[in-house]
Amino acid sequence: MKTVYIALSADFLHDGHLNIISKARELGEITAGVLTDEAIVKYKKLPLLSFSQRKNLLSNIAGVKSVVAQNSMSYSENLLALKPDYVVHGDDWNSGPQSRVREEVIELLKQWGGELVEVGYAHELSTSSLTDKLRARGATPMSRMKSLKRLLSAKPIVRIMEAHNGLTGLIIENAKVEVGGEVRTFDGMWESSLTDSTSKGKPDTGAVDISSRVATIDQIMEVTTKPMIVDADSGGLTEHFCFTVRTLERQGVSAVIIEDKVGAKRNSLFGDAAGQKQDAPANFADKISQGKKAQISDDFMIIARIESLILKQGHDDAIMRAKAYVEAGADGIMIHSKEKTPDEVVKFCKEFRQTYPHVPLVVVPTSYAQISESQLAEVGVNIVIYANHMLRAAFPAMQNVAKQILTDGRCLEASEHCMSIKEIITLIPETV
Ligand code: SPV
Ligand code: MG
Repeated sequence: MKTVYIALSADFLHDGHLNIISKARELGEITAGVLTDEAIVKYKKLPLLSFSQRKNLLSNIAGVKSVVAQNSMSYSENLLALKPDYVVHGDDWNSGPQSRVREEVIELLKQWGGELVEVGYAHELSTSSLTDKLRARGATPMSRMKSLKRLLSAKPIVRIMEAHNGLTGLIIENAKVEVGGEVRTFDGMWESSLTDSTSKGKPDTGAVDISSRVATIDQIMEVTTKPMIVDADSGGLTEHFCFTVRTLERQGVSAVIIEDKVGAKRNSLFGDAAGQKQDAPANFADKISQGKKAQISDDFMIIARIESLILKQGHDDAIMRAKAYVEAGADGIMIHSKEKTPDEVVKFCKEFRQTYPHVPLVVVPTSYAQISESQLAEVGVNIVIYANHMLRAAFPAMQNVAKQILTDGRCLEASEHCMSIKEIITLIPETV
């Protein structure tokens, strides 16, 4: 009996997949490789079904003799182990990021005289477009909430971008580039106090109250499916924070980050000049543990944000607080800094990782922007938040166009700096 290898995500199966499976069945005994979440997120969104659900689905297909994990886009690990007579794949991987994988498969098979067999793929049924439709239905509060934890275990670093309204949410939902054969997208959204307030023409002092923040969160949730992390300032009074936890859980938010400050709220990037005060470690630890007790679901995360470096209290104070907050039940730590170099953050991350190898670490590299995602991942960072870039990009563009129209007394010249009318009226589809 000849042996055949196929690899699938198996998030769901359509005609195209069944063509592949039935061709493989004709050729011999099938071993199916199920792509792990880690492998899939390198080129498309997290699948709807978990790895074990997908594995189970394939195990129950007639002709599939065994199911193994495929840990990367590359087939090499499994092909070298199995040395199959055939690999069967759809004929849809000649271009794009998968073309290199195809070439590698052909080269590997040559080593033992194996053959690549390509079968007609149901082109009208694109898995990605079907998944997008399903995902929109599947973006119920609970499934969206869980997706941040799944991403944390599937990716070396989770990439989060600031959103302050439905439109910025849509940009984050859809932005996609291909770099070196890898498809890069944002993994989720940061509902920032700074940009939510600024976009409403208000200062970042808590002047935009929680009801207004909740309305913005809802507006973003309505048109997106990716997980959201909410910036809840200090969380307010502990008794109020407990209500906020429940509200955010109900909305399907994945994580809330609260900062260890008390008194009049000022944005951290003002530093210690703005009269900001840090909370006593025991008080803040208590706020975290009360919040954790108030939480209903297992998947919601409360992340403690440490302001010791912002307020010049030093490395040791930051480490002491991190330990106190983790012991109080924090699901992760955000270390903030407004230095121009990443040195103090890197030092913190390395030391924190010695005591807590697995507690998620979050950073916001606004001022020390030169550090790359891979460098952050190397020192143990799990989530990078680009906290204000959508708004900082939009404001100067809008202001320049406003001034241009004033200067010219007409809008002809300014139009060159604007998207076309055709684009703006068709940007948002009329049906869901
Ligand atoms: C925000 O985006 O509102 C933040 C991050 O809290 S920072 O502005 O850097 O304080
Ligand atoms: Mg904030």
